[in-house]
Amino acid sequence: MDCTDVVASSGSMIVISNRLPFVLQRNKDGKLVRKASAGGLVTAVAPVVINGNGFWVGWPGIHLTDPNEPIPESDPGDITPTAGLKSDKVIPVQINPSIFDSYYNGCCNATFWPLFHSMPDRASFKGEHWKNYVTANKEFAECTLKALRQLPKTTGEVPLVWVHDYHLMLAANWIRQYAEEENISCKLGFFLHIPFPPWDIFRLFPWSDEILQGMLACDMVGFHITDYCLNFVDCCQRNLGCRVDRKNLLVEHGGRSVRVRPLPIGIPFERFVELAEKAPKLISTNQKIILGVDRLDYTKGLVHRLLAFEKLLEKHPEHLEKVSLLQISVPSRTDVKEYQELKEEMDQLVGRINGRFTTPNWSPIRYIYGCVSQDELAAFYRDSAVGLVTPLRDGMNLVAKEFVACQINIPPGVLIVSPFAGAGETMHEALICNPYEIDDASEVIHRALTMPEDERILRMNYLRRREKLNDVNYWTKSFLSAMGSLQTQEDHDDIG
Ligand code: GDG
Repeated sequence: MDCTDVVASSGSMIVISNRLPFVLQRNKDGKLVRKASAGGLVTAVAPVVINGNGFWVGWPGIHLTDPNEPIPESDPGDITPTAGLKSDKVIPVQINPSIFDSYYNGCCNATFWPLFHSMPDRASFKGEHWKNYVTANKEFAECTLKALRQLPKTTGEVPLVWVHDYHLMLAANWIRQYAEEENISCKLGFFLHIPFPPWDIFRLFPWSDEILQGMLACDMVGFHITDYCLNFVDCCQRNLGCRVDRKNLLVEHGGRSVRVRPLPIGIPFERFVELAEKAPKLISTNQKIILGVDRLDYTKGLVHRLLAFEKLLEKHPEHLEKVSLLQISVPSRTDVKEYQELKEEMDQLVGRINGRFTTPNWSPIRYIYGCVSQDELAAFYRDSAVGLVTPLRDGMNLVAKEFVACQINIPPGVLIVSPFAGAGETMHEALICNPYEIDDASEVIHRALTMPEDERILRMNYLRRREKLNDVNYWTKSFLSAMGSLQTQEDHDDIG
């Protein structure tokens, strides 16, 4: 069963996320058009919204000057998962551009992103950004109320509001308050896609109590792994003095018991297998590729990775002219100084390492600064000998999962994962590599390159089996189940 036949039981689902599941753009005639997103999350969640006649609330990716300008319907030929999401089921959040900039680039990306990844020295704490974060969250909450008001009031049906990620940690507070004022019942759930940091990091944020109160306005709060759940529970106890139950992951707040749950996200496994089966051959069979795929972000450990690879070539010259590192770095937040500096550092490092080891027939690093198509990505995943996923800190990391899904060749390659990614906690048969320990990291890569075939097969079989079972549809159903809201279309029809 996939999510095409799942609806949230006894009520519709409203998803609220910073971005809508598609972006709006203007075509050359100035008309608004939808540009679909093919991400796994959208693929899994959109059918649940559509089946249950729910709503999606989010920023449309463009500042609209006329708030009454209609949202376009999807193209007739659109086959993406959001094609069935009618424009009247989409609530675009409009926020004044300068407030949005301060909320998004300021508070979300310059404060919460580094802080929650346990890099407080990179975080800026500005009262102005926080003020605009509050304003923006309130706006998202008001738009959610618009959606709640439009749902038919059927006896016994309680709609489910699913709030996503660090952009919207306060929104549930107002949604609960406004809904109570208007006598609308709803269940509120939250999922954080990035890590939740330990208390000693979290408390550096001057308004940390407000964040916890915002999240605790939900009935259930989900994180990728148990460690993040425990960090959150700990913060609730130490910041707010809440009574907590660590064994059952419960936090008492405002006379309610809030459930905290580890819900590790998965990928659309079968879609990646199909992509891998059809993908072109882009890597010739006589080369061994170590693959890295990341947004160009300081959390992803890219500099450490290049240094570990350099150390490998230094200590194990048998790999010279036989092994290359293919690093795909997708441009991200390019108008931010820190990201520009990281790009410079990477360019220089790639140049230095290639200058040091390149021979007339071979270059050690192939560096793509840009995005590749999904077909190309699947080809790289399938034909690489090693998947190198070594973030300094990462909520989960989907690349690790996509890599194993595409490893359909026999014998397969080897996955290397950092213990500081959620994926490192759950993908037990991968080789674990501490990216900070450059020397040891180079040895782990060497071990992966020289691993016997039978061990590779055994490890990859286990990894693939787990990801196939725990795919993104399973994640969506686990969320609904944790909310007490899981039902199939069949059950729904029976009741109806
Ligand atoms: C956040 C959390 C958590 C990358 N390059 C290309 C490309 N990609 C796609 C991958 C993958 C996605 O981007 C990256 O996902 P990650 O999980 O690695 O990282 P974040 O974007 O930081 O996501 C993270 C996630 O939320 C989900 O909860 O796992 O920890 O930080 O899907 O395939 N796709 C294409 N071309 C590329 O060049 N087509």
